[in-house]
Amino acid sequence: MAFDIEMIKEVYAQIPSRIEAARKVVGNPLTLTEKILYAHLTEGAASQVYKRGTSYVDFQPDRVAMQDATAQMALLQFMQAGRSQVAVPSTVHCDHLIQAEIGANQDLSKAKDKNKEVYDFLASVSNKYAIGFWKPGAGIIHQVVLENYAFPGGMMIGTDSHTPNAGGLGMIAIGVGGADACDVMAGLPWELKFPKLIGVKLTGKLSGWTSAKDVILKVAGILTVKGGTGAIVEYFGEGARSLSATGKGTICNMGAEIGATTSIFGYDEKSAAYLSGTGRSDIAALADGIAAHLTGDPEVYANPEQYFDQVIEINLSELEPHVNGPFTPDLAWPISKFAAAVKENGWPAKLDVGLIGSCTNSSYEDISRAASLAQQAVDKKLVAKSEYTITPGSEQVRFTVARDGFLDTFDKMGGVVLANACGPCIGQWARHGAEKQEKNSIITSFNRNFAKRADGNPNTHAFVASPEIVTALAIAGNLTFNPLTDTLTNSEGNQVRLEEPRGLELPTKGFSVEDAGYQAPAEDGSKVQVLVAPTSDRLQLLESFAAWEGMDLKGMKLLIKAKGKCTTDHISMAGPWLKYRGHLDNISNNMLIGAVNAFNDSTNSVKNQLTGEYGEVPATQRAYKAAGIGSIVVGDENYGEGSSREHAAMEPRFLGVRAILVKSFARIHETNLKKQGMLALTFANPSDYDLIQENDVIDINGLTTFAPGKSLEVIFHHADGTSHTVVANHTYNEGQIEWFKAGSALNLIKEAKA
Ligand code: MIC
Ligand code: SF4
Repeated sequence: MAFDIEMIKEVYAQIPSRIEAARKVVGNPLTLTEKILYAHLTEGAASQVYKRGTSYVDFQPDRVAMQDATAQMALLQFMQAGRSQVAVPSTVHCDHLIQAEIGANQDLSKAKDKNKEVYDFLASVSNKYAIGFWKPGAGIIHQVVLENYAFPGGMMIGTDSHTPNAGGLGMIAIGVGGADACDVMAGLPWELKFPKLIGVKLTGKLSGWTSAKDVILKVAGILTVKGGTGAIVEYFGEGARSLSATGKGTICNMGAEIGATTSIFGYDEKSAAYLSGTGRSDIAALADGIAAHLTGDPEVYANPEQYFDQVIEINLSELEPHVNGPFTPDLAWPISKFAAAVKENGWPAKLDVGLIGSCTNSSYEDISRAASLAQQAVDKKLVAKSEYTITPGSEQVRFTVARDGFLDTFDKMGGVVLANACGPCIGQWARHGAEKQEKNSIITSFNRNFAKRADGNPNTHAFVASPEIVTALAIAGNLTFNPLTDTLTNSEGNQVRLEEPRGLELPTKGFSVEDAGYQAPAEDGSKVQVLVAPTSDRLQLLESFAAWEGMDLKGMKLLIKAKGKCTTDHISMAGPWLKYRGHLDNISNNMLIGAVNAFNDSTNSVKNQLTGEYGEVPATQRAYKAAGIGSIVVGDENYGEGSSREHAAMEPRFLGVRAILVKSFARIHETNLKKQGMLALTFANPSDYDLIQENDVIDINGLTTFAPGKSLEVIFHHADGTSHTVVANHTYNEGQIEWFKAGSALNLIKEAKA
């Protein structure tokens, strides 16, 4: 069962009538996003008009996908929900725990050994609850989903922020925390604030060095890491139709970096070609039958300003290749301006490593285009100056590009093929010498480049670009090289130029694979045992969080006032900590260790108000917990940006932090906090952030009358006897207030079952 055609037939049977029903209440015409969203309302939610950006709505997604680093927590929660099997088709993908060191085969076998306990756990839970299991080596979740499960007009949630990748095939695919996945697998509706809509009109056609990646690099520069928050980005226009399905996937994938709820393209000939190319012509035929429902209405695309909250237009014919970075994915540089930026900012011009692949950019098209440059390097006697690695997105892609000779070409250029896994993209990279913390530059075709992410070195300047640009710059070994205009000196001392990359959207001989790495679950899983050793340091069964005590919260300490960017990588670092993703107590030892303390500009050093000494954040919080004292965390804008990992919410909850008060939140993180029974609050007046002092003792009032739309009051008692009262806003609706009262959303599911 590579995909569930029966389920898709059911969805397609309902789409036309549901969209027609939506037209009656919402009116005409409709965007594609509205069509798919309205087609997935729960019965109770149907036939109403929802206000964008305000109304919470209940949806019924068609699928759930989980990757190993987040699936552990999602499934530990699901095991408590009291269900015998999942209510919607679901899959687990083992991709995040494989460390890149030597090369694909060695690294994979080492990972299987090191992570055996976790893989066995995930395999047996999957087997028991009817979840499809993709073994380590099968590939990265989003690429495997695109190849096997994504379908136009469908709705999926996934426990990973790059789940929107499937938007390239016309699916509404949204990244969530494990608790949300747990609800949907338990057969409950999934709640989302009805998004705002951003329309991106693409005109013209890509050519030469420019590729789909450059569209999202450009969009990230326009919208910034916050600009897509609360919105779905819908791409349309002749330019959109000219892009390959996997190119569209790249754009939707990296839409996570602008905070968008998801991104989507309509169904078109390229989608049909990709479905057929990946062995799913039956789905293409079904989609053709309802094609008008799988794209926005023509009136919308003719006058987008009237129907979208914001419209951006990009002419693909004029778009330059871009390089974004360092340290943030929205610092966008057209290649013609990049060399000057490198010099002006004093970034290391020498390029140490170029890395291609990842869930963002590892399609057949990407690899074939990058290989065309590698081949030129060989033919033109250019010796690649930087190290160069390739992470294929799936075994199917790897097998096919190996068959077609591309991996040999990379080999000739000195490239190293890594396992089909996340690897360096998530800090699973045993990079030689990184511990020396030297200033250096790398460039990747990935999506994120926050400090320390790839190799743990805060001085690694990571840039993001297309695989083509990464390859060209790796050949040159220098960031100031512009392949569109510059020449390189080859081993014979001649000046040579790299010609434009060339590739194929789909393999002419079709895809092939020997063992894709899929394991189907048992027909009847009731007898399957799931074992978690009580002595394990990697897995730990969950205990319920305590319910709210029914009173306002008084006398809490300030744990940290975080300054500037505080992504989920700062709150719950990945890399070496990934091994504890199934053990809440152990992983809590990384809580906020990357956040910068506003009072001393240091990381992992906060004042313990009980002793007056400075200590590590987790240890300080454990001291408050042991003393029975609650605490709060204060933060800046877009707090919790980045990943879907709910550990960033569960760790503070577990260690006794009661509230997170910030200038603004990233969507997934805010929901994760709510689900775990935390208070996620925002400053009504953002400049109140400046009032908070290091030795503050804090009260939160208004909880006994906690209600939607009603602010809470947070009082900061300063050491000098004065105090400040801060108005704290929140976005809790009634149901979410019940999660807070019960101690977590899961506690409510358990109660309902008992
Ligand atoms: C990431 O790219 O940051 C990750 C690792 O894929 C995360 C998920 C995780 O933290 O496990 C994501 O993006 O959601
Ligand atoms: Fe894996 Fe990187 Fe993609 Fe996240 S962004 S799923 S870590 S390849």
